[in-house]
Amino acid sequence: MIAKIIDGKLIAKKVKEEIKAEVAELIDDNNDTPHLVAIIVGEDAASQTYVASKEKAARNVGITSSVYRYPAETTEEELLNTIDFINNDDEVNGLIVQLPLPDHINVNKVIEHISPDKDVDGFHPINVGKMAIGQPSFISATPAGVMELLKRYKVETEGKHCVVLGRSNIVGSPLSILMSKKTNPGNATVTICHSKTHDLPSITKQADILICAIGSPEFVTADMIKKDAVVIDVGIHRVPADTEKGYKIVGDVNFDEVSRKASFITPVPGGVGPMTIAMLLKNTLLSFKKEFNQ
Ligand code: L34
Repeated sequence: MIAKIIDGKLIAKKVKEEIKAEVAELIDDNNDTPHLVAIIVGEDAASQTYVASKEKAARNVGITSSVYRYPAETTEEELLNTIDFINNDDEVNGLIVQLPLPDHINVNKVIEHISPDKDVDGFHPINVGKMAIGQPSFISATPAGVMELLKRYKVETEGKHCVVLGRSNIVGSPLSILMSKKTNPGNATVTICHSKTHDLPSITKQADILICAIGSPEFVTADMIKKDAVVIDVGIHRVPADTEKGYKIVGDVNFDEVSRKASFITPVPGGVGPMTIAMLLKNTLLSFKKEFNQ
């Protein structure tokens, strides 16, 4: 048996079509469009690709998009000043600062500087806190994308054992919270594993749903999963390969092996990545509609 592919590219396309239709209606009604601003500092190649994809996707659904590009030497103060300026611009509904940032910039300080009302990445402590206690808020795009995939593929999560590999602020931690909530998808029994976990395979093998966000290429192998598990691969790595670009993209999961044992699996590329972009646009639309204003 080969696993059914959870097609993130296809679902992202559908989500974007839904957003596009709603934005078109808003334009008819008020002659006004949502506006997303992305800030990128430095030359990280993957970040450049992701931000370019976000800009293009925004434009395709009718969301105005601006990108502020700064050199790696930009000071923290300069960045904070730019954020102030955008926070105060009533024409802007969504503001993201693409991560990672150069080492001399304090990422927490930057995130806390973004107005929670424009924080369409859902990284601000106010939004993370609201998410944690189940209040309406911006949910980070990658976790929101995973939840949306589980929902649209009607993966049963209630009462299931969901094992989350990784405890990052951006992916592992929020997903462990979301999967444990009294929601659908959700209502799962959740275990979080991390670098200090003893005998990791003994735990991953118990997972009905395994969410992999550890940041290690092709780490999860077939012997680590239960037969017919649902495997969600949030990892994204560029590894050297004999291709035109000199690299190929793989996830945290050894797809060839694991797809022969799982019941559902997300591919990389074409799984969670495209959903991150679609859910960012969704959050920008929600911000425009002032769904979560303080
Ligand atoms: N502030 N920083 C902020 N917000 C985010 O939501 C992100 N993230 C992560 C990195 N830093 C961030 C993203 O945008 C990861 N991420 C992201 C976005 C898009 C894709 C992957 C990660 C994506 O489009 N992936 C494609 C392949 C892209 C390629 O060719 O490299 C895919 O099919 O998986």
